[in-house]
Amino acid sequence: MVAAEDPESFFATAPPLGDTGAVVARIQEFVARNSSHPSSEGGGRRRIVCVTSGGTTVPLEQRCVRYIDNFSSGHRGAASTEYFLKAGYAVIFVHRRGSCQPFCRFLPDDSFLNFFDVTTESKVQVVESHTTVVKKAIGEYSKAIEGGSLLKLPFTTIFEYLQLLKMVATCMSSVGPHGMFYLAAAVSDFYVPWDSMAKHKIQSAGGPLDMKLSQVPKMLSVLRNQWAPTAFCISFKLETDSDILIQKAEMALSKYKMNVVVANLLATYKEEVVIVSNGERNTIRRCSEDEDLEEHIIKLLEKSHSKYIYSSTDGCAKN
Ligand code: PAZ
Repeated sequence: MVAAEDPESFFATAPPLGDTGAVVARIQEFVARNSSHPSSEGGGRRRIVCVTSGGTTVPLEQRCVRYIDNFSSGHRGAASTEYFLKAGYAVIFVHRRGSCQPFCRFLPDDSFLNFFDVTTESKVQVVESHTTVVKKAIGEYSKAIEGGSLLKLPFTTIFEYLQLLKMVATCMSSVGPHGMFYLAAAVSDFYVPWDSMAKHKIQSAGGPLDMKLSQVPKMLSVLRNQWAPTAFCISFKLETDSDILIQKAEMALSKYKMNVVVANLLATYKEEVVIVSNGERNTIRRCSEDEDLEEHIIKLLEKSHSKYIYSSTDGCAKN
């Protein structure tokens, strides 16, 4: 294996997150508090899910002017987080900075300033036309925050994302089968290792840019084998060619020992997904644009997670 493609070298050379100690302390506190909390759905303890959402960037320069990005908006992760919270899960939402956020999906796409009116010299209020949606969003969001069941951790680069995932997974290892990983983020497959990256802005005077990208280490293996061996793990597989989608999803299922792989195509991912698990394929389609596909996905996964907890604890522990 090339050094850059080895997980240990990746972490050893990645620029460390600025506030690692504080982030770890927040995750540990969140996990300890929620895992000792009885489930709001009755019976058993509260489950915790790490939802990853949005796309990672690949910087091309250490003092980054340019980067490679991808299309992911974070809508799937944000919507899924809402449904997990509704189902009684505590959620660690690892998301791309500036991507779609839970409970904000239905806010109008207006400029922030179009939301408000100045009524008197000292008062600003939400414009009449937006009041209902804003009130709903604030109500639902406040409930999750005040109930202590939502922790939001932002990333931008592939370096930040994988360091956060490692921290969350390590902190969640004590939760065992009650923990779930729902990996909807679109994670770069290729990157420029930090120690071989140009320090300053790449100059055009040198002619065309010839750049070799290394493969990002296969962290799903590490997640399953080292960080979270007993958690319920769901990864996503996005393809553009329908002929290879299911085969690739099945490969991820067995190679990385995932419990479920959610397969989707770029052309139809908002309308349908195929839930691939051992020996089973379940196609889920939404019937109308008013419906959230994620509501159906989470319902199905919650059931599979219950079965998993039951089988992991020999049916002794309540789920
Ligand atoms: O973030 P979004 O709602 O725009 O898109 C969701 C998605 C297509 C990124 C997700 O469903 C997915 O497939 N994630 C994994 C992508 C991958 O194979 O890397």
